[in-house]
Amino acid sequence: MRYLLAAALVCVLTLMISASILADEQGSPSAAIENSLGMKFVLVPAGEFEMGSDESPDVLSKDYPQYERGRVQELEDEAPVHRVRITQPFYLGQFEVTVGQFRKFLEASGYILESVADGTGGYGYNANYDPTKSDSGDAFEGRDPKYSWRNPGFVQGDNHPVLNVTWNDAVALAKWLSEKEGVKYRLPTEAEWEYASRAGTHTRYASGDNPESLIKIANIFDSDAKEDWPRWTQFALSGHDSFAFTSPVGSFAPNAWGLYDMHGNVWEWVSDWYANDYYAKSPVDDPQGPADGIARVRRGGSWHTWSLYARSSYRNWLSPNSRYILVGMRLVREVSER
Ligand SMILES: [Ca+2]
Ligand SMILES: [Ca+2]
Repeated sequence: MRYLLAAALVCVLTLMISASILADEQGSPSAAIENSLGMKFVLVPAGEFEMGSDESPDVLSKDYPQYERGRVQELEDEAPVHRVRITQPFYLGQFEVTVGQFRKFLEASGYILESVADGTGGYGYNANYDPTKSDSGDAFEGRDPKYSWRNPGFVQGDNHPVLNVTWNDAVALAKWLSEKEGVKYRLPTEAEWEYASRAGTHTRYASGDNPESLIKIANIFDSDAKEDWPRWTQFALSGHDSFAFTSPVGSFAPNAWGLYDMHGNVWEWVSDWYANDYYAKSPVDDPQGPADGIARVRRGGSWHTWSLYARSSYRNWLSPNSRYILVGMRLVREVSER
């Protein structure tokens, strides 16, 4: 009997070890590397994907019935769907840049944030706002010097994503890190961002086509957030993700490539200028966006974003000196062996 038990144990252990080797051989997310600010990066492979979306307003209206028709008709900038080839592997931040990492950057570099340099401050959440009297229907106010990356009007720990940072601030962080570490850091291109968000999927979200599936993988405008914005109740996911504001990065399941919070938590700046007709003329290989423009693209949606606008293909933009309570970043670290 004792022999049989031992044999069974050996069998189980062998199966477990085989399974773990198999998982590695089948391309489980590669081990993260960590930089001098404690940012973790995972290797995103070179490859090809279909970028954008050409879902018709009729299809979107059916699946997003609470949205006015105009909202599903104004998504033409996601079309045409076009083939994109990412020719080089790159490291992408596994998480959004955090408050703690950004503080270390400011302390070590002496960098003056754009919102401080221009004296106008950031945006914030006013907990005392009255939904029945607010014209805008939300509790955001700014610019105001009392709001900043340190104070968005709600509590954030060091492991929450930094916000109220401009595109120029994000580029300054990447430049400083590049000089400090001798490895090139930068914002992802819009194509790299969507490629990484999809992680091999062709659906609206890495979790599938159903907006409600987001609840498992993203901090989004959900039933926990809607209490503070009764005007937008119809756009909240019916489930609870447990966070009415930002969540600690990595609080939800990662996508197939080991990346967290590509959908939701904070919008992420990417390097491209925005043009609504860019996809019709985009090159196949490593598109970099238009040569010039007036606004930079942001991707992925945030803790306050409705599900239609958190799809992998959704594009939005802001001027490069905008700082907002919903917008942060994640960085690319280039593979040095080129
Ligand atoms: Ca939420
Ligand atoms: Ca995000």
